[in-house]
Amino acid sequence: MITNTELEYKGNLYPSGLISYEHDQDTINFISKNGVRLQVTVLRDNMLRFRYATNGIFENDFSYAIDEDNLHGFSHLDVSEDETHIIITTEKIICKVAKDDLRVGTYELNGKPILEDEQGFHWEETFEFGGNFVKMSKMSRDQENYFGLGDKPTNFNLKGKRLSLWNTDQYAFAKDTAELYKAVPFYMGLHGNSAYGIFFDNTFKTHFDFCHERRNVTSFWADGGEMNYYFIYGPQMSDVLTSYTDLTGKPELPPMWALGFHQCKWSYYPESKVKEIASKFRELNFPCDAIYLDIDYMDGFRCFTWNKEYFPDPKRMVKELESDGFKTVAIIDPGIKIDLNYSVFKEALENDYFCRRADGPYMRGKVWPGECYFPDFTRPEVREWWSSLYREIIGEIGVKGIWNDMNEPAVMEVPGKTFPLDVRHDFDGHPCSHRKAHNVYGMQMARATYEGVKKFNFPKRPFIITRANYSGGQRYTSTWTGDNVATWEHLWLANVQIQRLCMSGMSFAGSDIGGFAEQPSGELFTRWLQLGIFHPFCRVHSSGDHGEQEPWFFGEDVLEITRKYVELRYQLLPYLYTAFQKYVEEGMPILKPLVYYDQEDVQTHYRADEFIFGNQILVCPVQEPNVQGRRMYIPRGKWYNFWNDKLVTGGKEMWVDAPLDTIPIYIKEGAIIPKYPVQQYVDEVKMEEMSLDIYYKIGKENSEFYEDSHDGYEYRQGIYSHRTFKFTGKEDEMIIQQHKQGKFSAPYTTFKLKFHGMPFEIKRVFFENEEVNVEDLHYDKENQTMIVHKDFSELHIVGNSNGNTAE
Ligand code: MIG
Repeated sequence: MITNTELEYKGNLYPSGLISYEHDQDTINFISKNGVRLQVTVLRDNMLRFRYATNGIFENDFSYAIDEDNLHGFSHLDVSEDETHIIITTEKIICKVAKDDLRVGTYELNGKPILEDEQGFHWEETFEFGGNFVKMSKMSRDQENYFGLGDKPTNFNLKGKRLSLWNTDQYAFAKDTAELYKAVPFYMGLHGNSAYGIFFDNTFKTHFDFCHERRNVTSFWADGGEMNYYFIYGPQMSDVLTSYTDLTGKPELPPMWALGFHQCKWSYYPESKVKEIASKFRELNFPCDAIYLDIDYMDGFRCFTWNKEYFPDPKRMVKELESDGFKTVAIIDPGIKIDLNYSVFKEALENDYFCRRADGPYMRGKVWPGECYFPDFTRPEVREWWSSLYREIIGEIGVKGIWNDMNEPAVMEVPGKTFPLDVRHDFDGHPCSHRKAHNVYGMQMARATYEGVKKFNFPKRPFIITRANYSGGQRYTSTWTGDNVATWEHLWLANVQIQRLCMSGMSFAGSDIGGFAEQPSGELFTRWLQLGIFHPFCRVHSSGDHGEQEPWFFGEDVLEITRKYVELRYQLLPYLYTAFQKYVEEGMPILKPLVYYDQEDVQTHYRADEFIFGNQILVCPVQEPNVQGRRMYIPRGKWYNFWNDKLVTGGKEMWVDAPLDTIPIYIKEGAIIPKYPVQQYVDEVKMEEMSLDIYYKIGKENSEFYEDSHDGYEYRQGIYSHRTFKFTGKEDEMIIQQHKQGKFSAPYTTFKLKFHGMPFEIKRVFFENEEVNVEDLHYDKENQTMIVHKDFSELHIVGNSNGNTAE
């Protein structure tokens, strides 16, 4: 029995026996004797939606999460019945609904259970709010494991946890804090080699129990709304996750500078300080693409204004920074200062854009500017207005990105740290209280921001970052993990949280590198940055109260090491950009936890430290002080140690050296990794040659390389280049084939190939099927490099084998 502890428990109610069912195209409707209606909709062969109405009447069907454009159909649907069940069969799964009590089970076509109801749907009436607590319990099998749920700061595998989703400003949160900034009510279950997902699209406070209360039961429930969830079958986790991401949407490609290194602090001001920091990066040759303005750039924390004393001419400053290769990103909070001399406030007041309490007064709360009112971002007109406010800061001043904070929404000095629950919201024409709108408030703010920045930055691409979010919010914005702390435990948390966000459809994520609260040692800062350069979003941020956190603050050694890693990120930008494109196109997570990478290997099911960056780079952070190495698990297959090109065979745990200047990195054999030269910022130099690092293997491996103009929308007109490389290696032979799609023509004309682990001496070379001299390809034997035209279609190398063996 799952109850909500905050309220008096009135007893669970259950559907009774089936009296009738109807099948209409993709939907099957069931009605029970006690009036419960269950609607099963077949969205795809591997995706079913379940909705329950306790009194037979459904609510208006509306969701902020679902991306309607992405729902494709199914190829097969058959509905039949036997004595005990109604049986729905698609091309991929069978779903049975019990005539007795409407309990549901899903099965593979061979009859093997995927997920079966335990008590199944039940509910508890709530007199205070009307409606119900809606509940669902499912059987869990031994060795079943759970992953997902957004930004939860807890063990990667969720088995044994009970967690709830209610967006909360948690300054200096701790491990196992139940509620954080984001609500992503999506998880994946993995049993044996078969994975499925559950997306509980309910914006009220939701709760998830993964075998915490009872060993073989997993349940999820909400404080209101409908039991409305999507079941997605794999069997691969990648099938589940990409289907979930199709359902809730994908972002557009960010401008490439957004993937560079970013420096932030609360706060850099006045202008001279911002300039000083920026020039220090250039002086020290430490690559950096963006600098952030936190709340102190505003006039008395009034959004969309500037403190003219600190920033007398923001347009000039932004332009000067830009000419030095820096993009400016500025923060915008939701709280609008109550001030009749402030145009944003006046406009919103006159148009009735602010949230109100149930009986009419405005929702008033204290945040940085003092007493504020808060726009109701769940109203389309309000979003429209909010996006128009970016005209000046983006369109005229030239700020390139917007950072939305405090949008859980956070309110200071009040119980619950947010709006009272009676606050009213429009919810896009479905008026409701804050109980229902709370978890989407931040998402709708970020959405309005996205629309505005996109419009006024056009034809360049927008960059938005938000703290609060809900499922589907990845369509509009990137995110960071909020106010972490400069401790080793938080470094561990950052690693888990970013992997978890990637497993929750929100790949464009990063942590405050070095920790927001308190101050890291040089060692912690170094270790954190070594991990951070592999996170899709890479930004150093700290609250100013504890000292400086620029890379040069910790002394010469730390500067040297961290510079080397940021340079590595810049070299890997084409590889990261390619992974981002796969995320945008296919919903593939940019980081792949080992369990996602190889679910068939049960060794991966409880691993959390190691992950795959993109498709072919294995990374394992060092998360403890004072160590010279660590044990790590190398997934199955063969991998090259990035630092010394030694080949190791995976499927085992091993000791790897990792002195302070080294984070363990391995490259999958057969991989072809595109690399840029080091730049101080994206597009600093005109690229004259592009490097491809080729890691020899016996066998085949495919690699990809996506490119476009790094910003703007020409790629949507086919002006991109998508290269697929096929590597085939034999004892004494190697073939690299390239297939290119798209009309983009990069500025460089050649690739510099660098061979790693080539076990033979080159005897003959065939280029485009014709034998050539190695000298023609500028073969450099010592460095193992060769230069070829970028649009080659086949390179065939024949050699004399002298063996290459793995450790
Ligand atoms: O109450 O804007 O998480 O990144 O620097 C603190 C000041 C408000 C919290 C954010 C943090 C930001 C800070 N903000």
